[in-house]
Amino acid sequence: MSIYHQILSFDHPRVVVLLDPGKQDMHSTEKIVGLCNASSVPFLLVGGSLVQDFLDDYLLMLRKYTTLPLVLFPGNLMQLSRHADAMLLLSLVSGRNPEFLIGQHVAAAMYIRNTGIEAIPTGYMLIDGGGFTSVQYMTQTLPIPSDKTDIAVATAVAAELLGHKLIYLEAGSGAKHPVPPAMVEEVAKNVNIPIVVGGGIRQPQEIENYARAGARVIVLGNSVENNPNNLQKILADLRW
Ligand code: 1GP
Repeated sequence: MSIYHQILSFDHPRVVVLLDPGKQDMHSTEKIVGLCNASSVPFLLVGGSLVQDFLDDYLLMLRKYTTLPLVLFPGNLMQLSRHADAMLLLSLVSGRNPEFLIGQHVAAAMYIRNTGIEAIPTGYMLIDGGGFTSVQYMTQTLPIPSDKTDIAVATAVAAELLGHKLIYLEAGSGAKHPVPPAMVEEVAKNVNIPIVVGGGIRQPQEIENYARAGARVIVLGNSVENNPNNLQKILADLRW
């Protein structure tokens, strides 16, 4: 089954872990992956803001520790690898930078087609998380203000109308304020495609709030990277 169909068929929302190849040491990666193997985490996201020349090797190393699918979450479309199972083909629909709406996609298109990697077209929406984030800086775009739910809804609906298959609501890595659950709820009411939420999420209660709001996938990066044991605790504390 394709990764996208797996997401569609989840019987309840799932926590997914984001591994940044530029930040991980082998020991903690092995530990995080081991915890994911023993849990309901359905796949691993791999990506970061900067291009790493060892992405291929990193994915092959992950394969030694897990049979979970590996899904690229590329900070830009130079971060591609034939060793991934799928990729989120992100269009930064909250921004107005053509490079991240179509430019990089054109540059990467034939590579993606020729490798046969599953590409999941994703409307990627940066929501203000209370600080200047890497995504903002690297893409030179403005986030949607966190109290402008109507703009977020209209952006998500536009992304769905344009044919995107996922909506990714992103507050940015390490965000002070994760995406407001009320915004997730309104977006979920207005689109028929699965919603992914990430950025600054640390607590089981936040994850439960997103699940109730209608998110299908909740992404954890820093909180697990900084302390792999957090994942065990978060998953154990969830009341699903
Ligand atoms: C994925 O950028 C996030 O959407 C990851 O954010 O590192 O803050 O969990 P954290």
